Amino acid sequence: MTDFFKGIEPVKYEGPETTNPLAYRHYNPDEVILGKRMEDHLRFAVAYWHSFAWEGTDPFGGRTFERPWFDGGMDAATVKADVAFDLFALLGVPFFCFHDADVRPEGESFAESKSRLDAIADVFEKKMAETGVKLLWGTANLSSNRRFMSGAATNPDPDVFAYTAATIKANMDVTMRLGGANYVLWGGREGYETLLNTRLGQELDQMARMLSMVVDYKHKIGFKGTILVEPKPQEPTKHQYDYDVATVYGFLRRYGLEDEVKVNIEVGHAFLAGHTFEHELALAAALGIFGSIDMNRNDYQSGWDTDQFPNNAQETTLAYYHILKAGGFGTGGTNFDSKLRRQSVDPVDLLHGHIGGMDTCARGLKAAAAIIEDGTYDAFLNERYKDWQGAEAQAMLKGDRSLEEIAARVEHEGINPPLRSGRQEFLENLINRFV
Ligand code: 3MF
Ligand code: MG
Repeated sequence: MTDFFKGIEPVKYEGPETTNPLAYRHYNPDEVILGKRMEDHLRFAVAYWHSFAWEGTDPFGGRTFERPWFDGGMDAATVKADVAFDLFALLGVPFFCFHDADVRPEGESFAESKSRLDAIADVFEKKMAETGVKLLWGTANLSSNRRFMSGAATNPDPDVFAYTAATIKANMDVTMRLGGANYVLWGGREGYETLLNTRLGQELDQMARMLSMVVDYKHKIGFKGTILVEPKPQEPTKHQYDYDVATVYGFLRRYGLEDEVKVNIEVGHAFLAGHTFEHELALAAALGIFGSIDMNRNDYQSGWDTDQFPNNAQETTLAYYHILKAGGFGTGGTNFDSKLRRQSVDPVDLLHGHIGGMDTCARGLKAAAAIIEDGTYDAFLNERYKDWQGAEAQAMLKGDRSLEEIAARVEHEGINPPLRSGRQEFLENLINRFV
């Protein structure tokens, strides 16, 4: 252990009654929920990016955090890795994730950046073997460096496309070497600031070509993880092509990638797209592309992608309900792509943020499991749709009836459907009983 978190003991489960702010009240890794350990359901990951690379800036002010690795070279990057693994151990999380830019300083050339990434991967390899912490996903930061200002795969300059391909390959190689469970692509600059300077169709073809090469390379190297795309409608660009789950699915279908790629859904990105998080989860599950989650919410008033830790158990309950109904995480997990607020300058604030977020998720998981075990809610849904099991209804659904045949039956039988209550208030009260 370094002395960055000096005086802080490993966080333990003490139960809902504890008043210890550095203990878990709900996250109890070994507790069995619906036949599975809580740790294996939730698959928590700490994100390197916001916990160790984020400096506490905002659009009107610079760095507020003091960290011994800021402004340093490779030695500082190693200190950063030491402290990161200290936090993973204190929290007892099974996973972490990172972008290349989070873990190593950018080099003077592509080759130097790549060799620095490989060198930090050596450090990670050793630490992962020592601690048992695993990699949930790796990814390339294709948005921060100014070379990507007009897009990465969607750049009008083919040399930027090539640089992007090389960067992704380097990150996939490292992710593969570290046994990553997934590889993520978030197209922060894959979009436009103004349609006036943009050939939309051309850029979509470029993005699809890159994703197809990523899928081919995954198979070539025998990477067993899942390729995940992270939808977001805008910010940093005015419009991003991976707008939401529905848009990503349409894109994947168009380019024949729907069986190869799944989605990493983030709470705040769903909000930005005008959806609830559970809408995005339910849709991804229905389309067969649910992969993983970034459990960070936005501020309800400001409208910005503030990436705050989750703290509303009702929201996490509905989220984990849909995740459990989708069969749980496969290779995915619950990543905190969450940031401290910029006034939270102390190392202990990193503990408070993650402990609160993990407890809110654990509480949501327990409530979601209780809803499923109780059965009233699922029985309501079954009842609501049960008439679709009838022979005539099935014939309509399967395409065995034409529009004219159905029209003739409605007229002949004098069909005049009675109104049925949607019972929204009853359902809201029912869910609240478990939260
Ligand atoms: C941006 C994000 C990103 C992605 C990350 C991995 C900084 O809004 O959420 O985090 O999660 O790039 O895909
Ligand atoms: Mg994210």
